[in-house]
Amino acid sequence: MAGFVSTDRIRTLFTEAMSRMYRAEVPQYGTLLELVADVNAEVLATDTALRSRLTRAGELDRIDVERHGAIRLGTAEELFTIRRLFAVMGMESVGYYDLSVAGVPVHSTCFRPVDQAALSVNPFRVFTSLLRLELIEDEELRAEAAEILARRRIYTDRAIQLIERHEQAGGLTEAEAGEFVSQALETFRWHGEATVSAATYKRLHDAHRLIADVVSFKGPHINHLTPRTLDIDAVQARMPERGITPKAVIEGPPRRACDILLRQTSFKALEEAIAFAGESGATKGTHTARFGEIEQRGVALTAKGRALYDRLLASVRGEVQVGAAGAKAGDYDSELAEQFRELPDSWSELRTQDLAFFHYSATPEGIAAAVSETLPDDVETLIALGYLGFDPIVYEDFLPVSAAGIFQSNLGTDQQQNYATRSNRTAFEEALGARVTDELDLYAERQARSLDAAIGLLGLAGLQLKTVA
Ligand code: OOG
Ligand code: NI
Repeated sequence: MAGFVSTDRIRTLFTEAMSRMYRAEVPQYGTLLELVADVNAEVLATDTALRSRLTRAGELDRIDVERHGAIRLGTAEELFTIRRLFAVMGMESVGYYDLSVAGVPVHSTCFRPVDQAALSVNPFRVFTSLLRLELIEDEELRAEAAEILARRRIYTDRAIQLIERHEQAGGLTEAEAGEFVSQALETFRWHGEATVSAATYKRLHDAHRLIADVVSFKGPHINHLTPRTLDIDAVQARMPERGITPKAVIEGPPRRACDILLRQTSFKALEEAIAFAGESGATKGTHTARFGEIEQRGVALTAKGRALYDRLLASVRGEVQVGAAGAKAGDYDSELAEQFRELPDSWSELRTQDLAFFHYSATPEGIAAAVSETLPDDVETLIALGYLGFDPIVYEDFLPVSAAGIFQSNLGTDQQQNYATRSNRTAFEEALGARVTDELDLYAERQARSLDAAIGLLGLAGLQLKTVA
């Protein structure tokens, strides 16, 4: 309807506002952004091929813009409302991640744009976790935590009104969008005053540091933001030069010629001064929650490629366990590189072996040839003739093992505990009030649509991929 701004615009306003707020709240994050910008500029100065690819894709101006952030929620109602809040910005729940298997008592999803067009305007996403209180063993503590959480209101009244307005009217005007962003920001803001006493905080903290982080505050403060880097190894290596302490290893796949999935690393969460609630006035304490992260994305893997990735990663982790202080980090990196030699490192092998998703397009030569002749009705032949091209589809989601690594390094690695529990996607979806979209379906659809469109342009129809199974 006329007069409404696009959800893409609201998401962009929100991303910019979050970045400003977080830089002001966590100065070390600003330092990380400067390092990322310097490294990106250096890479672009030497890698002219990359520079022109990014220029063609219209991505050069937005290189240093944040790609994701994360929050941790306490209750089903909070999750239900966050879904509606993110919908105002065109973000939907994609992917279910059970982190209890890695000793983190949460399950999570990613709220993100789904359409290709929306992703290219601004791919900002939020890794959103819901605390699983049922994993607190101590019944009394569990009840107390639930009661504390039930009392808090993490959304402003005006934010709720504007969400409802968006749902009923189908959009927001520019003025409403601006107001919505500043109201929504309140939910993500840091509060230095805990809502609990020092004693309660300690009991929550002893159960799990993450439980203290979720339960003790007025709201789900954004715990990190993550810009994109063009060379994650360089940023990791150079963090100490700027007085930043990186986590011991980069999560995800090793450095490769053809990037796959997601590589990410963070600086260790900062110890920050907080005040506990007390009958005789506030008492001082500290809390560790907030950090900065960087990411580098590669091609999305098919179920088959992902199974191979998971197997290789599991064998690396079986061989080398990195210690709390980073012991064996070097062994881990070499083992990772060694094991991953089994995963082909060329676009063409990744494609023909059905390991990764690609976007197909008709080449100018193909379109010209289609005018004068009937082209062979076989995808591989069309590719060999140079009539059909393919480009990697970028992985837009997260990796549970990596996410657990990011959580762990920011919670202290002494927290390793495994919960003997099943994952509970049904409970998560009930709380969310919607189904979680399966990320693999999105990539498969995109690949299939691109192939249909491309072969249509070549004057053919209904061709199937015949990749090696
Ligand atoms: C989220 C950690 C996961 C990522 O990039 O995998 C994450 C958190 O610490 O709340 O952000
Ligand atoms: Ni993250």
